[in-house]
Amino acid sequence: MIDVYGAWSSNPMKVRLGLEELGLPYRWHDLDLGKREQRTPEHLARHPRGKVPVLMADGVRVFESNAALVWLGERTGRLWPTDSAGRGEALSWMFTEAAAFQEAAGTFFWARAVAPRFGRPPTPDAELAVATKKLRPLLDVLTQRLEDGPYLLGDFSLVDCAYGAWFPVIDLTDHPALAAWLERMRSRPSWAACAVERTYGLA
Ligand SMILES: N[C@@H](CCC(=O)N[C@@H](CS)C(=O)NCC(=O)O)C(=O)O
Repeated sequence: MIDVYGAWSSNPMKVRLGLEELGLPYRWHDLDLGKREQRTPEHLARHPRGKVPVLMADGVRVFESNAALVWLGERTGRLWPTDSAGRGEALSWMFTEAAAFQEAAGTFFWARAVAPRFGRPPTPDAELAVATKKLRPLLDVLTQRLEDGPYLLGDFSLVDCAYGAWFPVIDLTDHPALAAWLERMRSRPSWAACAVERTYGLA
């Protein structure tokens, strides 16, 4: 059995989408981030930085959302390339998400989902402008990925879960191919099972 320690937000959502796509049974443990449940000694024993998500399975602990997705892909051999070139490509996009995309997209997640939920002040326009500038080239390269097929690696994969969880808060007016990809993501049963927009408080 797989246990996931998560919350309502984007990084845990990636893992939830992945588990739904793989059809694996799992137990979801919701931590209340507002009550700092992620910083209890019990959770710090699971995640050294006191964050979510953490995946636990058969005595194995995996923290960092993309590490959890890669681990699931390698363990199941599904929705994840098994050839060397394919794995290289998939890992590259997973690391790009963690190293660059997550930070810029996180500003929009904060502005459009976290701040309204907790009655926090609106994000200053200047901060949104900086995030927009950082995000645009990443949206451009993701658009190029879609030239080879309907999903980021051509066929659907766990890489789509890593990126997809952010897109409900991203303005795609200038990126119609990504808007169409998001609609494909929304039409998948995993998206409905996770009630992504409702979970984020956007619908
Ligand atoms: N790079 C990490 C980011 C984890 C992260 O920042 N998670 C947020 C929720 S989306 C969190 O735990 N926030 C609470 C906190 O930082 O105290 C990942 O991909 O898992």
